[in-house]
Amino acid sequence: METTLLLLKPDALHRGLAGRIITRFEEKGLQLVGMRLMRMSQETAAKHYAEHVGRPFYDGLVGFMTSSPILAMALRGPDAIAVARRLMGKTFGIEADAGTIRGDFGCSKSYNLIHGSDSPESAERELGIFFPDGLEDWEPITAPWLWDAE
Ligand code: IDP
Ligand code: MG
Repeated sequence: METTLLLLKPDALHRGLAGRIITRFEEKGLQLVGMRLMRMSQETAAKHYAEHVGRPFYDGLVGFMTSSPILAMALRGPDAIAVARRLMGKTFGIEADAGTIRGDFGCSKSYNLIHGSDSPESAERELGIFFPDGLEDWEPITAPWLWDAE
């Protein structure tokens, strides 16, 4: 089992797409173990996007992400990191496949609705940034059928 960090970006909230995006993860069978509506500080954005410092889009990205609230979520499931990335689709809306979140809901490079951790190391680091007090552990009664769990 893995846990991944997802952020619904400001455009998802402004466009009223949060519910529909969350529904996709629920329908897929990923379990919600953390959720937080918050305004990202400059410091948090700098920490979260440290790997992108110096890239041409960095200032715009941080400005956008701190402009209004985001919805941070922790989702759990087998291979949750890769599963969530596949549901999200490629980074740019114009390139993302139809059927994915970014492919179905946008055409932009910068305003692409959602962030998802890209590796177990990133997930651990990012979950620590957005959920420093830990996550909610609970066992879905559907776990055996959702996840082939015994
Ligand atoms: P990812 O979100 O699919 O993991 P990354 O390469 O990690 O993609 O980039 C982080 C975020 O930076 C993207 O989601 C997007 O919002 C923004 N970004 C990346 N490349 C560009 C670009 O070329 N122009 C504008 N924004 C970009
Ligand atoms: Mg990334």
